Amino acid sequence: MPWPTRHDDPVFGLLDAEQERQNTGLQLIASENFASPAVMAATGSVFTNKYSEGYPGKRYYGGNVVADDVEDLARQRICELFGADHANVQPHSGANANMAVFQALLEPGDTVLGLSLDHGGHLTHGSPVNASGLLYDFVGYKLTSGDERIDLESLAAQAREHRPKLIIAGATAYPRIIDAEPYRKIADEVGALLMFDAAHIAGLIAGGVHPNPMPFCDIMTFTTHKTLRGPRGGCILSTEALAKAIDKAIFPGQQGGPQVHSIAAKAVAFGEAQTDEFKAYAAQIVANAAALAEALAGQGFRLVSGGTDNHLLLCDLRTFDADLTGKEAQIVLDEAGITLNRNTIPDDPRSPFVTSGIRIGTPAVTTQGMGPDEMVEIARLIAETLRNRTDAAAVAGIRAEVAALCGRFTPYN
Ligand code: DSN
Repeated sequence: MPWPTRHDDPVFGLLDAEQERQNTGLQLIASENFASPAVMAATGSVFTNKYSEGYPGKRYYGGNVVADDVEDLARQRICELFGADHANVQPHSGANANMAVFQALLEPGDTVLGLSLDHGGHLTHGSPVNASGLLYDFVGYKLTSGDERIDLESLAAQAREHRPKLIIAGATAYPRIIDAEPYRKIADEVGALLMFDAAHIAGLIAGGVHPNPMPFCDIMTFTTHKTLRGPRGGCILSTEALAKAIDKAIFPGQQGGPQVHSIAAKAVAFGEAQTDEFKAYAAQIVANAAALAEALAGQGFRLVSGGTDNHLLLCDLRTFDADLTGKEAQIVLDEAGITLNRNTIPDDPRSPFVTSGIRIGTPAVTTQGMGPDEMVEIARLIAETLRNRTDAAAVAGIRAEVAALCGRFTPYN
């Protein structure tokens, strides 16, 4: 049977258009990155054809000898990287990795402590519109109002009051290091389990620039496509004691057949993350974020918590221009080829659809090879776009400058 002969122009035309967009604009969404050609090749490989329900050595279908080897390799590499007893590399995403953990550890109605969404937490940490918030009784902890750091004292008081079964550390919009050790002490005091959601910072931990939470927690979840720079997907690390429950919650609990092509690509990314080059990359992400923070502060933006020590910064737009919303900034910056997302700032007076802030991340531009000089340039381009936001010709001029800058650091040829 011959393959279809018709070239699917509409779809492949769109793939070309998306590659052009990624190559010619600044990708500053903190959760995005550029996967390596090797990761892309494994993602688009023959493993996409295979069904492999179960786990290595315990599959429900035949023909899994090679799939077993690739899943074992991925599990072994990621356990080495984080010093974990057990890994489940099958989650299709971070969201269902988290839901599987909840299914493994909790009964519906159980109490969980997580960082409030409006202070930097994640949808799956108890948002009322997410299954996590519908099934479990989430209590949100906050940042301090002064220095905008995680308020560990209030967290401890809330833990004593609510006696949660699980405490979640981790965030999607928090620019500082999260130290798991004090969380462990609080969890032990109230008899709770501790989960660290490292989706955003897994690459920084793997690269040795942020502390490894694994020695302090029972469970660590993360996505593989953010700072870790792998394919889209999720992963769960756990102690040996919880391994069986976690595996059962992923399959058959949350998922059917694993996506073996993604698992193969995860294995590639985990191998890349074990190298010295990756350590240098992780350090450069953080150095670039610090340089960008300093340059943006110089342009008049207030930075939540006063700066950053990870891959992202949260800009409060109100000191730059009291009338400018995050929504308006996101739209006009996109027109200038600068892609980022609007974000609430702690205690934002505006709604999450409008917001007073923007979130900016450096993982992708660092992969492209940009450094501190380019960060200063990016801060200028952002500020000029926002100052000239009603002037279409000025925004078009900045779009050309952005394309010229990106042309010196093209990710995909
Ligand atoms: N959507 C991701 C982020 O941007 O932080 C989290 O799931």
